[in-house]
Amino acid sequence: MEINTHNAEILLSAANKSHYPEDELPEIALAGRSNVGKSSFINTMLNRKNLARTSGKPGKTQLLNFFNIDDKMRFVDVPGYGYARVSKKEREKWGRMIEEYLTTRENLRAVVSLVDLRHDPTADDVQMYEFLKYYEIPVIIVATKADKIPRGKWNKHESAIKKKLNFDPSDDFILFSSVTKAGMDQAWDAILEKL
Ligand SMILES: Nc1nc2c(ncn2[C@@H]2O[C@H](COP(=O)(O)OP(=O)(O)OP(=O)(O)O)[C@@H](O)[C@H]2O)c(=O)[nH]1
Ligand SMILES: [Mg+2]
Repeated sequence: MEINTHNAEILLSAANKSHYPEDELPEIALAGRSNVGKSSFINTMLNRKNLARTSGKPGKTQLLNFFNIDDKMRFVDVPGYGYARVSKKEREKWGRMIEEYLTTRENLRAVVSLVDLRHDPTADDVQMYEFLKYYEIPVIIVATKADKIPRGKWNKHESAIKKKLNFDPSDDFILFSSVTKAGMDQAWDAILEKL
């Protein structure tokens, strides 16, 4: 598929099903811990500075944000998990919103699940991966902030992450940096293959 990735815009924000776009365009959702770099990933992939709003403050993204890419596909920016300073009630609301989207959305082709290359995956990261495998949702693991680790140590960090996740070798695993754009072409290849 030919996609002009520069032709991108925010389409809408949704809290539940009744607000999702009603068409058949394929969607790729971004999941990951708060502050891991989901919105930055979208901006980098689309060559935009701040289309998906990023921030040093975790919890910036609160709703499902749908981005239209050239009227051919969408990215769906999902609020991050594991942000400590939210109430139990808010966490439950978050859980229902994500679960509804991930388990019922027919447009969903794959989830890009972001983890931080610097650290072992958190319990929430492992749970998200297990959830996606359980529902047989295709997953692309993107290990981000690779610019913060010297190249000579990438392999070691990659192995540690794969081990902790109980990574299925048939899934994609991509080392990525929004600062250097490392992994961007590979990420596009993996995404286009899922559409
Ligand atoms: N060095 C480095 N910093 C990054 C990278 N990706 C994101 N960041 C920084 O990490 C912080 C959080 O990035 P966001 O993209 O807002 O993270 P998010 O996952 O969308 O966060 P929430 O919306 O809160 O869930 C920002 O300060 C980014 O500049 C990366 O690849 N390298
Ligand atoms: Mg965000």
